[in-house]
Amino acid sequence: DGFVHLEDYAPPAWRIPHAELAFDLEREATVVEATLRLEPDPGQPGHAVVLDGEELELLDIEADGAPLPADRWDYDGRHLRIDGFASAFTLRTRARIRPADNTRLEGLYTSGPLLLTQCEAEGFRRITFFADRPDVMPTWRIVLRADRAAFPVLLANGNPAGTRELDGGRHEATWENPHPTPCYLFAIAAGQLRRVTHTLRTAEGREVELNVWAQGDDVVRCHYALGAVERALRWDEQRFGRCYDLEVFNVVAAQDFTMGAMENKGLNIFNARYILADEESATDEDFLAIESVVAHEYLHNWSGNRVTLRDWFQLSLKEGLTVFRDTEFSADLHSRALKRIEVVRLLRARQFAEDAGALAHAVRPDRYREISNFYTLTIYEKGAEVVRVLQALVGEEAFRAGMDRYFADNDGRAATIEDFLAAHAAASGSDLSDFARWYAQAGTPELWITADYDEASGDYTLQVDQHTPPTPGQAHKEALPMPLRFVLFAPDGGVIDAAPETDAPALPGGGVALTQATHVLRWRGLRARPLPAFNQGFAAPVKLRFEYDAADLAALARFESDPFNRWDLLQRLASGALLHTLDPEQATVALGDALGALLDDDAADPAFVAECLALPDFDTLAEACDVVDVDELVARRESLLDRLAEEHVERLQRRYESLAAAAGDGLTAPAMAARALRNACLAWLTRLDPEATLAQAQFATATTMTARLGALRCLVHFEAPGAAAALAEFRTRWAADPLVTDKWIACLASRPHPDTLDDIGELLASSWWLPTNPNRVRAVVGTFSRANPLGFHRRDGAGYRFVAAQVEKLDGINPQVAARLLGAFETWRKLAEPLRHQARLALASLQGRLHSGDTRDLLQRLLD
Ligand code: B3K
Ligand code: ZN
Repeated sequence: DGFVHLEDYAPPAWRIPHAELAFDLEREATVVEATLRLEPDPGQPGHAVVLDGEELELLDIEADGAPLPADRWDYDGRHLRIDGFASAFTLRTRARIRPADNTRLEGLYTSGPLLLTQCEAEGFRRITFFADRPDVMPTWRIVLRADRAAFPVLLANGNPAGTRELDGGRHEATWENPHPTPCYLFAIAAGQLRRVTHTLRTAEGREVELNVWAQGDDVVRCHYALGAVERALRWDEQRFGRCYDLEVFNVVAAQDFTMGAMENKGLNIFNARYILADEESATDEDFLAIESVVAHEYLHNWSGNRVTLRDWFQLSLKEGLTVFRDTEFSADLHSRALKRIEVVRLLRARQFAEDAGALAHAVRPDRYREISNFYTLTIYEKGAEVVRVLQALVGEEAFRAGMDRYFADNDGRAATIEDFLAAHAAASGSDLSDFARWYAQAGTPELWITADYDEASGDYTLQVDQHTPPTPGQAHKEALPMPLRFVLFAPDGGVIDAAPETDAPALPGGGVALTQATHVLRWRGLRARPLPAFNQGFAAPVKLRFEYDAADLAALARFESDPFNRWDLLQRLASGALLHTLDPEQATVALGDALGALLDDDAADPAFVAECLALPDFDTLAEACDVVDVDELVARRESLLDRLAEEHVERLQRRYESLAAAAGDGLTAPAMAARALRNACLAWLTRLDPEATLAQAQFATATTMTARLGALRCLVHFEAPGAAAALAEFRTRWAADPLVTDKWIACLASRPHPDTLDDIGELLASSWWLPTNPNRVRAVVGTFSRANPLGFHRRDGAGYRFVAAQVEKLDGINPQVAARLLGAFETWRKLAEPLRHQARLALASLQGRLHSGDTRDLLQRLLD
């Protein structure tokens, strides 16, 4: 059926304890010589050797130093099969590959003048013949030979092990990676790279050279990323007791890169957008994203590399865990509440939608056709939330002990989620067998909570019912163990301290553990009906259902001192007003009052106030609807924004002005916070001012990209008279910088108007369109389909047809990028007519026209 199934896992019949690769690097044709030590698994004798290999031109094949006769091997373009060996031997192959023709950017490819690799998940088979699976983990010796002038820098995994000059202007560099490492973590980078560098000593006393490499003048924009590497390294030492384990840690910035970045052992390769930054060209958001992605990849050195995966079904074992670790890193270094807000926004807008749509899958899926389609919000973000739930259930101390145990027991191994849970069960003494359901069960759990107050006795009960809706292929769901945090407020806002009577076990950090589908919590003799609040800090990734009215939520927002919880309550108020789950007028008034009070509160963190001004976005609102009427939803949101802006115009002006000085240059938290709130105020004020005078002035005088782009967005999105001039100026000034060019393009592609499709048509006919560059494709098509509801969901279906046509074209260039774009259709079945019909037509038009496994898999799942 084309699926790989989790239950079919079998360990490799042949192991590869050591691999030596020699590359003769050239852009057009590179020759790869692989010398592999192959050893049969004594437990599974009698298997032929089967190696993966794709688009390889096999030149030579030898075993133990002698040519292998033609009747002993067969290569069908996908697998190299070798027969007749029963004991260990050494295989040597030579194959030719064509980097310059590799538009898929998987395997060895060119990016401008550079030669780079991307192997995860299954790209190594496009470099040489190998057992391309994560549970085959050799140590490595890698020799790179190339023309010295074109490729002065030659990098690979591990430690440098010598260089030498060769004839004909060529040179050679050797690298040794002593750690058992699967081939998906293999990497090389070659070319005219320059670096920023810093040497430090790890807590274990190892001297390590940290380098961040980029092309030409870009190197001056690598300092921030270098600092982030050091911060991540120190944080992992302090927080998890994990030290770095090689002599060098290299990071390379690439303009052409399909994903965000890649954690190759000792040689991380990054999309340039997550490395290059200075205040002129990068926004504050960019800086924070760079720091968190740099940390994410660095932290993989333990969660992913030292302990790797048995098979790709375990993907979240490294990705969910590493997202958990990188969000903790960001929370420790900056504001924990703001980081939590960012994560919860992403979950609600995107992961919940994924979990409820056609592509829903468990954190550990049990089958896949194409693993590249499983680098998802569910594997990453929900996977991280599941780790957070585990930490809440066992307590922070036991969790840390469990992590130590996990790393100790599995170092150098290819592990499973069972290994992870076993380490935590042992360290905490808890039974985690029910907890494992979090990994197997798709869908977002719902907690339905009902309250009953008996006036006579003062008894108050809360009944908590857990329910997870069915998802494709999973009709029946079981209850998941999770924390339930709650607070009862008395009518005067005082906290009622009494613990409830309940069969749900108490938790180390407060609240109870829900272990069954239903629990009851009972308080006796309360003087008045209390007002409950739940799921503080979003401790469980669930949808909470409780009958509040607008006044309840407004009161809770006043009682609540924790910023995350206050933000969450205001989001609920706004959603209720927009989705009419609350009385819209009451909710709007209450929200207006709360925002007014926040804008008046000069003691509140301006970054937090800015988060509260950012109402739930279209995706979040749509996710909460059973049927999505796009135009109606957008119109309601716009009119709420208009009304709130009008109500608070003076407050907005005052905050905008009063923060001017604080918002100057510099990456300090107060300056970034001031810029965030100023941009939020500017957006609200611009909607009231057709001439957009403030935005024009901010654009003209901006000294940071944050201020400049904030103003440009206002001008373009509100179609101010100055928009065209500002766009033209911005475009010219940054024409040579692809990353900044992506910013004005994304700004254009997200203009909330059905006509935006015409602008995009012009863009695609211009020299700005670079279909081989993933960042550019995302800036144009990704932004349009994911951040422009009025454009993408045009009533005539033109937005859908445009995206479908691009998917077809890009499928022949970079299938992973094409497949990603198809994801914009994941909730098409919820669209109100005529959109649902139009979406179906656009998808159906692709049937039989897609060629890659990536896009065909997604299309089929979308239409099934
Ligand atoms: N592990 C890589 C993602 C690779 C994606 C391959 N299609 C980046 C990361 O999550 O750190
Ligand atoms: Zn990762």
